[in-house]
Amino acid sequence: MQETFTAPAISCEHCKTAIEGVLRPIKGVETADVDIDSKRVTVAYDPEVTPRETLIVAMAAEGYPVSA
Ligand SMILES: [Cu+2]
Repeated sequence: MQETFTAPAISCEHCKTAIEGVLRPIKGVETADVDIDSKRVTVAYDPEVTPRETLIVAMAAEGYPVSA
């Protein structure tokens, strides 16, 4: 499935690289792409392998909490 999260802390290319670098290696994640301008993270993943919560926790741990 594909899901889009908004992380207000995203501000630059470094943020994009950091978040994509954290999400892409997670088992079950197919693609992860950050759009800096909209502060959105679009993730394609298999929720049966990796629950949504795991993605959110991983982003928060990296310093990018997702807004509700
Ligand atoms: Cu940044």
